[in-house]
Amino acid sequence: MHFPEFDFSLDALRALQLDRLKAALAHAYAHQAPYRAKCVAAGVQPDDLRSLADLRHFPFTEKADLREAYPFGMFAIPREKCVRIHASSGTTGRPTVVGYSAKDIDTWSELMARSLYAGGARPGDILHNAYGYGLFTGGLGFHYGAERLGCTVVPMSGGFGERQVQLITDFGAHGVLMTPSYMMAIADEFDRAGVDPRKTALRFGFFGAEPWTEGMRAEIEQRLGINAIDVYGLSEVMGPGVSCEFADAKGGPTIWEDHFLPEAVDPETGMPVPDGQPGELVFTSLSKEAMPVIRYRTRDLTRLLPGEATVMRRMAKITGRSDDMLIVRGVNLFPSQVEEQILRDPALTGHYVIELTRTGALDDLVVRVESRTSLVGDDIVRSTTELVRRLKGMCGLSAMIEIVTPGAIERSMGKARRVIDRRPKA
Ligand code: DLL
Repeated sequence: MHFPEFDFSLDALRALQLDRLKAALAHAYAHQAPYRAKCVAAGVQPDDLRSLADLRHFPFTEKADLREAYPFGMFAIPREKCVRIHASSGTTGRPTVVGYSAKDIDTWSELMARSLYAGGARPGDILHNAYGYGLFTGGLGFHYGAERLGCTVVPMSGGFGERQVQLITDFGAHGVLMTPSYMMAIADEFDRAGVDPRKTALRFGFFGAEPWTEGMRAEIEQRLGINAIDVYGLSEVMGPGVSCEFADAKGGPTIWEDHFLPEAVDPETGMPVPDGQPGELVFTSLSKEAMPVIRYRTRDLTRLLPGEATVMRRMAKITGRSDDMLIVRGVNLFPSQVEEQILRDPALTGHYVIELTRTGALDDLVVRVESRTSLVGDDIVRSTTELVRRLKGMCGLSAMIEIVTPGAIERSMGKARRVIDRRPKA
């Protein structure tokens, strides 16, 4: 088994990208009316693009454009030619709908197989897939990729914690596929069942769909005895498998640049920032038929890093989304920063929520976090005082810490809900 794209030279990659980019722009301009309208308004057309750098002159595609075109207005092929539709739940308003041609599904399966292989899965491995099956891209995306690679896939979906433990153990799964927060919940289920996950056949897990920190990675690797791989993607661009880490190097997901051209931009001004600098990720699909996206603003904040295992660039772990950023008493705060501080205390777990309320004009920040075992007296005081001190040192905010008993925080089967904002809306 070999993926020739891992051996691309930089020149070959850039030449391929330019060819594909020209075709992608022409396709979107010709068949995606909302994007053509944006180009016309901006006074640009596909012929204006002569180099990869020229892409910066083209308009962005935003989530709002997809919502406005609901349901099928962004499709660039006739709806009858779409073999699959996915949609993101859309916490507010209309869901975001994405369509796939047969060739798109084929490309996606191939990129998922590539991702799984890069992260250490091999043909013949048993993969326990607890990502949700349905409109969410996680379940089916991994499913098709696992089959393509030649793995035995167990299409478990989320829920039924005890059953998850039983099947992982009895079937001898080599790899697990689920969100990192759900992995933490399943680790607790292992404890409850009295099964040591380190003694099962598990070697690796592919974790994504939500931000997670290096602290969370260390926790998962230690508790499960596996290699924890970061896999990233979003439905608007394809689904999981836009980028994935390599098993040995880790160090941030490698972006499959032959299919997705990344940029990082200043989230405020939209101006490109140089590689290595923090910015918002922007993707242009290079091969999609049904729903190409040109300069799609992901809202995800990270840095583009030089290639390591291949010439394709990597992205640093996502620190958060620009729309997840909390402003507490005027201070910008991401849930991942709080998580990093929590997990520095071995007595605390990654099960936490941040609650914001307001007394008078002032915001109150409450961090509720589960302890590993039921803490008593002095230990609670010590962990609380330490966390207050670390949070204060990190962002200057005084937080109220509530350490709760194991199991007290609601578990999610998919993306964890980390923030409860009870402040009155402005
Ligand atoms: O979450 C696709 C996916 C499924 C990726 C399974 C990985 C594994 P959406 O529901 O459209 O698609 O949500 C996409 O989730 O813009 C990020 O904010 C976040 N996200 C996805 N992967 C990661 C990751 C799927 N590895 C949104 N680290 C993205 C941090 C992630 N955030």
